[in-house]
Amino acid sequence: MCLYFLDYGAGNVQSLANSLKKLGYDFQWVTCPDDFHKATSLIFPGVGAFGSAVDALVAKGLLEPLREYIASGKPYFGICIGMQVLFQSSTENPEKKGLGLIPSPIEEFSNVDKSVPHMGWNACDLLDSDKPAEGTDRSSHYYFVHSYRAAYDPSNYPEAAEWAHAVTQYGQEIFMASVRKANVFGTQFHPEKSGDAGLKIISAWLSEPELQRSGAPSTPRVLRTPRPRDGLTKRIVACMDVRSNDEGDLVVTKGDQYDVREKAPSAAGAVQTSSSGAVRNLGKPVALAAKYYQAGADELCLMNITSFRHSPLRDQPMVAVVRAAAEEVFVPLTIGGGIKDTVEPDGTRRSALEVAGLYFRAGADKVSIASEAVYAVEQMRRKAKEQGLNEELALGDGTSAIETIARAYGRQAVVVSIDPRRVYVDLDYEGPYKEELVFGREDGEEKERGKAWWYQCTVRGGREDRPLSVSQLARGVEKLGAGEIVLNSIDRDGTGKGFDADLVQLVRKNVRIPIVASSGAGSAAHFVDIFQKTGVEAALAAGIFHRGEVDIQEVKQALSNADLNARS
Ligand code: 1PR
Repeated sequence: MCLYFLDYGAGNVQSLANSLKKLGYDFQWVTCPDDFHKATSLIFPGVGAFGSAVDALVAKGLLEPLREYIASGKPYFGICIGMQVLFQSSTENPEKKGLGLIPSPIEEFSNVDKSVPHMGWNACDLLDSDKPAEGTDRSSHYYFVHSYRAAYDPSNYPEAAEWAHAVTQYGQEIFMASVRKANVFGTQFHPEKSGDAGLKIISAWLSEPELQRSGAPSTPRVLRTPRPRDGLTKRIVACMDVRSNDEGDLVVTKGDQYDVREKAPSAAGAVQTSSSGAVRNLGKPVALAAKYYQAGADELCLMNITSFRHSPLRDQPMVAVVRAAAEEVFVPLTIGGGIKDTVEPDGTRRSALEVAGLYFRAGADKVSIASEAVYAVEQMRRKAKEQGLNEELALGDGTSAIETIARAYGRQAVVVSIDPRRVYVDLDYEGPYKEELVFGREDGEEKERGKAWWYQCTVRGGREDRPLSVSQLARGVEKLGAGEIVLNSIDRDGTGKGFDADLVQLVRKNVRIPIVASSGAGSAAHFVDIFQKTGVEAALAAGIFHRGEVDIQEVKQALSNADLNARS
């Protein structure tokens, strides 16, 4: 088989390349129209926006050769945008036309009853009752990340519905999770990010007999009526804070309220409250990432908490870590820390987009932005104020890291990590954050009783407070185009006291994008608690996993016992 891989230049497609490598397949990249003639099998793993993908294909002279390739009857496998491009059009960019093979439009999800993007692991209901399922099975979950979908709508689009191979439900909407006809196969979900279940699909497609993949006439399909249900699972995310220790080794560390050094004994032997000991070393990042993948983590985060100012970007140790981790891990991988405009040691300027691009090419699926997100929202609000406008109506000017990266790679690839700290005030507080106050309860911690607090944003890993509240930041980054929020809590980080449900509820009220609750997990029950109280989509922990106190499967079991959907 001469397997080709279509990359139009804007996609973070390294994950699929790693999957093919893992399955033992060699492939070549399509770099010019002629390559379509050489290919006997083609995979197109598009990510990002529909319009940019179509534009890039046109600009590189690849759109018409792609159409001809598909018409020739040779096997085609499109993933996400690679599937969407088969349709007529997308409301994401109405002026752009797709290949029009499937006669229906791609439309945006409604966010009235749910978070958008649809991000996470959902189930598929297969429609073919007599054909092989191409590795897809009803009991597995697959990783989706998209804001636009092709509705499964046999009444209005009967011809398009004939393409449906599997459907998925999100909220009240039923959409095509995969399509199949003759030589064409496409999945809306990402098999390359769907763990073993996804690798099985890629492997099944690659090992199908040539005749079957090229759509040789077969008996007509017998379609069953779909019976999907919203099977979106709650995601469990394992986070690794990575930095160099005093010996210069890159280690996974973990702080208490962001302090990652051991508490050093004082001369008298008593434990000091301020720390000056060694950086805590909880293991090697790539080995831990592989361990958490095997243990069933739904997503992994690598946070670069050392700035490595002295090495050129391409030699940054974290890039090598991401590259090596991505070869072992087939669930989504987020990298954070230092995603900003940067000046190299030789004076070369690199934009945040270039920095992100480097990590995407190394195999990251999302980048996480913290400090720069705060500065961007502050600037957006300041400009509005200067123009005499309401700060809440402020809009971005297209130049922030969030905007530039979301435009190129899609909003699903941009996570904002928030590091808020509680600011306690008296109950009769009349300051600017009055509307956002949370009031202490009698059954709360002692310091909360008779007090109220608001949540202040910080930058530089909690080292600097900023005049911005967590609600202002959350609304601002959603407007700028972030696809997800990781919501840390400096007060709870490393304490094991449980997630800060007040904080999570507050942010949930302010945005519709998915939220990952973070900081403070001390037991499996804490995950159940935060999902039940707030309905957030995901929860993240670090310390309890690194120290082996709680196993990821134990958390999943606790979720199932509480009737919360979890991926086994
Ligand atoms: O500002 O864009 O360069 O990003 C820096 C990133 O590094 C931010 O996302 C910030 O949260 C993170 N960071 C900076 N300093 C520290 C530190 O610990 N000294 N890590 C740090 C913060 C917090 C969580 C942690 C959860 C769960 N880590 O990621 O994993 O609190 O912990 P737990 O389960 O043990 O309670 P930029």
